[in-house]
This record gives sequence, C-alpha cells and structure tokens, in this order.
Amino acid sequence: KAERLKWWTDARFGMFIHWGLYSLPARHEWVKSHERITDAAYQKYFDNFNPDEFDPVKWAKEAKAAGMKYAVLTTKHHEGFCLFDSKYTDYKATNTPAHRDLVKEFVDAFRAEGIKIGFYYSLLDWHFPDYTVDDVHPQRPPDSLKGQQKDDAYAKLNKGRDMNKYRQYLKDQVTELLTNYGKIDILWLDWTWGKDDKYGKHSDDWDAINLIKLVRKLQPGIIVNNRLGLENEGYADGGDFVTPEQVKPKELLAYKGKYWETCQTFSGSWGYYRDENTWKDQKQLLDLLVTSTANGGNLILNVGPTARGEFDYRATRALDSLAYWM
Ligand code: FUL
Repeated sequence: KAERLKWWTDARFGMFIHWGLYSLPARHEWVKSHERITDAAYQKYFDNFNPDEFDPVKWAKEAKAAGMKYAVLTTKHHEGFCLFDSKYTDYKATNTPAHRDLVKEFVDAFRAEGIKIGFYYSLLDWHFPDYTVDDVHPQRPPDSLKGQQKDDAYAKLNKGRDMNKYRQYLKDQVTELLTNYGKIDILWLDWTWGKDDKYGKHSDDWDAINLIKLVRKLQPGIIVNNRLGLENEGYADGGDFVTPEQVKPKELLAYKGKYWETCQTFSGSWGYYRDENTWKDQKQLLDLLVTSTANGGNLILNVGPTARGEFDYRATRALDSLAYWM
C-alpha cells in the first residue's frame, strides 16, 4: 500500500472537478434532490447541455500552474448523467448537443500536462430506474408523511425496482472507465459510510467487496478512496485513504498518521453555483494547503465549471492566487 501511495503522498495537492447537468441550473450539484425535480423537468438540462467553451487544455494548464499534481473529474455524479460515452446508458454527454466524450478529452489534456488522472464515480444514482428511492432521492415521498403512511409510500415507489440491475450497471460502467482510458491513477467512489450510514445504505448495496476486487484487477496500482462503506464494516481493503470533507484546518490534525486527503470547495458547493458568495480568500486556501501538507495529508480543491465549460472567474482568480504563491 505504501508503495502504491508513494506518488500520491509526494503530490500532496490535486484538483477536483464537479461538472454535470447541474451546472446549468447553477445552484448546487444536489439541486435535483434538494428541489425534488422530476426526471421530466430535469430533462431540459440534458437537452441544452452544450459546453461550447470547453477547453480542457486550458483547465489543465490552470491546474498545473497552481501546483496541482492530479485531477479528479466527476464522470458521473448523483444525478446519474455520464460525461463519458458508456455503452450501458443513453444518459450521456455524447447524446446531448455536446456530442463529445468529455472524459476522454479531459484525460488526454491533463495527461499531456503530466497531471495524474482520477475518476470520481457516484454510487448514488437518481436517474437509473432500478435504483432504490431513499431519503435523499428526488422522488422521495413528502416529509409530511410519517410512520406507516411513509413506509407504504416507499413500498409503492420501490415496487419493481431491482438493485441487482443497478449493481451490474455499476460494475459495467466502472469496467468501461477503467478499461477505455488507459492508466487511471485514482478512483473516487461516493458514497456510503457503512452500517451506520444515516441514509441506510451500506457496502452490500454496491456489492462493494467484489467491486473493489474488480477495480484492483483492472487497474493494479490504482488508489481508491474510502467511501464504499467497507472501512467501517471491518473489511481489510476498505480503501487507500480517508476523505475528510469541508473540515476546518485545525480539525485536520486528527488525521495525522493516516493516509488522508481533505476535499474542499473554493466556495460553498461543488457544482457550479452562480449566486453563492462565500468564496475562500488566498489566506484561507493557503492555510488549508499548508496545514494539510505539514500534517501528512493531501488537499484536493474543487472547481465547478459552468454549463458552457469554463471556470468561473472567481475560481480562476483563486487558482491564480495559488499559482502566484507557488
Ligand atoms: C459528497 C457529495 O454528496 C457531494 O456532492 C460532493 O461530491 C462531495 C465531494 O462528496 O459526498
């Protein structure tokens, strides 16, 4: 494990990229769930997804200038939309006005800059018809229902849904991602925390043990995060590193001695959120970077590109401030 993680612990600093259909409404990557948007109403973002300003070479150069050594892109986030050309779904970028495999272009551009390649892949899926409706699913019953009424509503919604089909889909897509794009350095699966997960999902929902075995077989040497839920269920290969999310610098000290990577946003949300105004300044960003590095951890900082495929000027300004310091 130490050998596998060597380049990563040397690298220390990476770029996260959250990009998907949610970039169009531009108010959080969870918008479909937060606002309980139906598939029919969400369809307009698919029909209008046309990132005419997408230039991954520019993204890669900005990442490199800021000192980032690896980049992790959302190949599919919770909404279920795939940025890559998958055989197993029509819900993908190549079927939108974009008509491109955006994952392929990302891989080529970042690799050319010498940046290591990471894929984020969501375990949650709010589009796949067999995926169980749970408390965070956009189609969940209204909060006003309680007790038996609520249970009945869930039973009705989940009648005929077959998670076995979803588990197969998951394996098929992970296989595509780890087969069609050359050497992949990181797989970032998201999420379950195991038996104590507050939404009731645990590793069995993803057939996690077989999934992680498959991943290691397809890409020996790949690094996997800890969000399959296995770690809290006592399985030895629960993942390679822990993932404290949006925590304050001083809270990071608690992770000393482990392999860890803190994931952080420039502003409050991961997906592009136009009207979000809590952008971290240079001092706050450097505090995170220095505290992580000095305490044996990694920092992955997120950019949420716009629907047209550009980095927001506030993200570019933040990246420039890091490049200047570097
Ligand atoms: C979380 C997700 O729910 C967020 O949307 C984001 O992707 C973050 C990195 O992980 O669990």
